[in-house]
Amino acid sequence: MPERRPAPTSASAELSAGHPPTAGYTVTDYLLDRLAELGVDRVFGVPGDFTLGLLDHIEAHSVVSWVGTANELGAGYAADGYARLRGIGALCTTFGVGELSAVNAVAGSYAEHVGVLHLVGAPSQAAQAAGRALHHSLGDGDFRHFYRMSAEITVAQAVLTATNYAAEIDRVLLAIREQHLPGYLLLATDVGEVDAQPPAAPLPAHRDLTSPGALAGFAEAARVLLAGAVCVGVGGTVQAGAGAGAGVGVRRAGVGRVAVLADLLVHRLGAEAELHELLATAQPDGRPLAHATLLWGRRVVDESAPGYLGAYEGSASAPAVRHGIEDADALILAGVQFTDLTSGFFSQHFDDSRVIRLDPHRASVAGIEFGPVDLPDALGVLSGILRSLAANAANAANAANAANEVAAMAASAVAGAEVASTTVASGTPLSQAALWSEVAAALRPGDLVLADQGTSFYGMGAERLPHGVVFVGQPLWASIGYTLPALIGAALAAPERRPILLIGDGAAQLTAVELGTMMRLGLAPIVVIVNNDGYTVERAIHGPTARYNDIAPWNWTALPAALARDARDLFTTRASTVGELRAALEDARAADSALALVEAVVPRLDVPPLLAAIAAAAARANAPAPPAP
Ligand SMILES: Cc1ncc(C[n+]2csc(CCOP(=O)(O)OP(=O)(O)O)c2C)c(N)n1
Ligand SMILES: [Mg+2]
Repeated sequence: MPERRPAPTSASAELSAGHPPTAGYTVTDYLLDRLAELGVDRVFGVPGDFTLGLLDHIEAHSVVSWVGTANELGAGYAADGYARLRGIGALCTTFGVGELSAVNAVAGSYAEHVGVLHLVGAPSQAAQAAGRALHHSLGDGDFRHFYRMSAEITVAQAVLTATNYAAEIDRVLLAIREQHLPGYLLLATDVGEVDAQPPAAPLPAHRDLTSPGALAGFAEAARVLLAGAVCVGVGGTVQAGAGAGAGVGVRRAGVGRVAVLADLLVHRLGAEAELHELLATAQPDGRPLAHATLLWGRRVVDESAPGYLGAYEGSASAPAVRHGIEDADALILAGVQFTDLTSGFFSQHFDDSRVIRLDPHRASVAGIEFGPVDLPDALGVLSGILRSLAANAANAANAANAANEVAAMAASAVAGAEVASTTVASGTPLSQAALWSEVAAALRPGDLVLADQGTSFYGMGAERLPHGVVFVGQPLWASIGYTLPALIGAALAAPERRPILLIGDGAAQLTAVELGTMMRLGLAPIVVIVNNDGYTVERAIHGPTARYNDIAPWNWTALPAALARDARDLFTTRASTVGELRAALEDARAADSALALVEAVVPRLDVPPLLAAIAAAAARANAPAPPAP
């Protein structure tokens, strides 16, 4: 076993080129040091005989430590949850059986732009070369089947050797960091133990791809469109400018409002600070910038901010949100990727001539493309333009006339929600509506909220989150049960936040075993199990009373004790009325050093309105095409 020694965490002075192999320093140590340099201090997984050697190195490492989960799917979800908070995560599984159990999680990381390293321990090079029928192989002597499978769901892959390890580890880790997608490393038992040199230099810093010329062209075109939007608001007309702005004209008479629709890629591209700066910029007439997010990206904005309208869901949006976004005179789409479940099945509706679209590495104004332009740079340019337009005296004078339409819309949405929550008597049986408004009322600034892909995700979609809440969901990959193990990784990555899990009874049955891991690690989440007696989302789409939408009824409040024999201070309770839920959530908040499980019992066919709209659209999308006339 190597000796415990300090690992370089950044541009460390220890990283000196060309020094001789350090005694006992191996390829595995090199990999772990690089992970530590990227800020990874946990590796999740399940041991196997092809990984035991490398696990010894993890045990000995001064920064990176091992988190054993009950199964590899849980490890993959946990690594994903960790990466969503830290930017990059890691899981380690054994050849074949282990790695394939994690494939669903890794594919989810790929779909949702999450950078995770999947490290797989393989049989020794000699054993592979002999082509024997080794355990965990298909028995045909081909040890690349699973590598090839993983190539479909990872951005970079490598089979490490004694000579390529430094270049290949760096290449794969940089691809993960830069592209926010998973990568795959196959490490044979003997290669992991080969003598190695520590990294000769820190990994190169992130490179900005923006071309100054493209950025200038984008700025000119964006200024024309934004200035045009302002003048539309005061009844004027603006002609498109020349050069890069040509073709961007005034579209129609309107309210002269600039709005922003932001999404997940703002977070993945590290552009939240630039987005917040933009949103803090008043509209040219002094009003706050109206803004919304898709449900996928709701973590990127402060939902308590004055200009925040709510979640945009295409035709399933609340009317104020839909109007605020779709009828804006200039609409900035920041890092938006429309998916079926976050756009009301692609029912978003914009006039392209009014849209400024910012993608990760290019931007467009009224359909005219500029690139390469990185998202943070484009956001910075837009903030500057809006600031200078606001400084224009003619527009500023307009502020007095402009009713604070945005704030009024936002206030009316909040008022509606508050009336709903305060008028429900405490003895009233729990409904979906009451459940989510009570959960929302129990949230505190800075909480870490994970909502699984059932009624939980969509029920919370209509609720406003307090300042600083990090909200995690998985609406594109939409693998039920994901959030329960993801909470483990996210909570370890952000220990200062109280984790709150909102998950359906059906979803929880897929990954509930990791409640044991949570308690073993001493985590203290609030776990709300929505007991609606089965797969309510599916009932809403098809087969409301079909047997295939039923599940085994579990004794939820007894479960934690069964999964953690030595756990102290467990808090579990069952709530069937509004009053019981309110009290349960208060007690769960107070029990802040132990896992608190609240079983919330709601009717099996009750669905949040947002989900009803999406389920109807899903049923239409899945229906057989009508016969040709
Ligand atoms: C891994 C996986 N298997 C199956 C599905 C299909 N599916 C989507 S939602 C759902 C039911 C969810 O039920 P539950 O977690 O109880 O949530 P509810 O809608 O009842 O609140 C199922 C089976 C899926 N999305 N992911
Ligand atoms: Mg259910």
